Amino acid sequence: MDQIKLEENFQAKLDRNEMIEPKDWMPENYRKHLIRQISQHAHSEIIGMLPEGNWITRAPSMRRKIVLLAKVQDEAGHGLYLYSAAESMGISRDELLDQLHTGKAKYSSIFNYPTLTWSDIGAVGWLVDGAAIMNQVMLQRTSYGPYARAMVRICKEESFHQRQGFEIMQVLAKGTPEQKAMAQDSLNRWWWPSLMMFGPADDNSPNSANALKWKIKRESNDQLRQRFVNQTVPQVEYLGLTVPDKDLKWNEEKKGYDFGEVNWEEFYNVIKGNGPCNKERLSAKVQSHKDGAWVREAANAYAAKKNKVAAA
Ligand code: BYC
Repeated sequence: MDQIKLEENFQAKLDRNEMIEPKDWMPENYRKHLIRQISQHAHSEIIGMLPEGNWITRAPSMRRKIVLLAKVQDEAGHGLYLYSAAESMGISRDELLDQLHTGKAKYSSIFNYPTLTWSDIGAVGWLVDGAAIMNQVMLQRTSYGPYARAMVRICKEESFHQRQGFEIMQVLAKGTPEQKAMAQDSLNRWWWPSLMMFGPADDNSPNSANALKWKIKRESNDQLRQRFVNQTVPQVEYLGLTVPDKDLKWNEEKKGYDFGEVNWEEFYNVIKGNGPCNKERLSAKVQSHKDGAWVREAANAYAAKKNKVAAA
């Protein structure tokens, strides 16, 4: 079949809302686009373990410690499903990790901010996982089968993460004046970076046109950001806290909130590697990869021995 026919068939399949599977023909740019997005997503899950892992030893009770430990383990699992989905497009895990470790691949901007207090763990679960779910619900219907299927399971777990974060905030916001102030401080620091998670504004998003045409994304960055604000503001009110945005206002006509301008200069600075924790996060990840070399070697040696026995 010639190239034009192949591309027409591919687009017709997408238009019928059929999934693309690993062995199906796909344009090279679709493959590249997805490897970029899925691997960035996988890296975000893995790097996302660092700011939360920072609080496992300091969680305020045994129950909180167990829940946080389980959450961080879930993030590792999400990273693994996503690396597997990316590998199904013909790239190796080693290449993907190398791109992360050398700073060629991005991961979510949000994980370059520090978790300074216990209530930051509440804010991360509530706002960061909340923003992640808002984006990921549509990805359950993304056009690439292995990515869509990974997202179904990830979304279930992220919903639990969001609830546990909200519950931490609820306890603090209804607690002593000091606890409430701590919760407000976390909201002040995490609100705007959470809005940045959805990516640049639509008129400044170079990847969106192809992503929408190929049904990788089904909604735009701005649509999802707006929905997140609409959903989260009532939760802030329920907690008795204040959104750190003087321009936030209900707009009856659009049945949603108007809100202030995201600080895009800060966003681009963070994704270029100059956020508060970029260097710390990357060097922790590179170090843990080096420290884990013996585990990979042992696993490979074990697998090789098992294969030899099976072949004999
Ligand atoms: N951070 O053309 P655009 C999680 C980059 S949550 C860093 O709009 P696209 C977790 C973008 O990559 C987070 N970089 O891109 C939660 C592009 O640069 P390149 C993970 C960003 O792809 C709790 C450039 O800016 N979720 O895992 O159409 C605990 C222009 O952007 C960001 C996902 O990754 C950002 N926030 O839209 C633990 C969801 N935003 O690549 C873990 C899947 C934009 O051309 N990803 N950039 O050099 C997506 O849905 C989309 O990739 C995005 C961006 C919405 C993020």
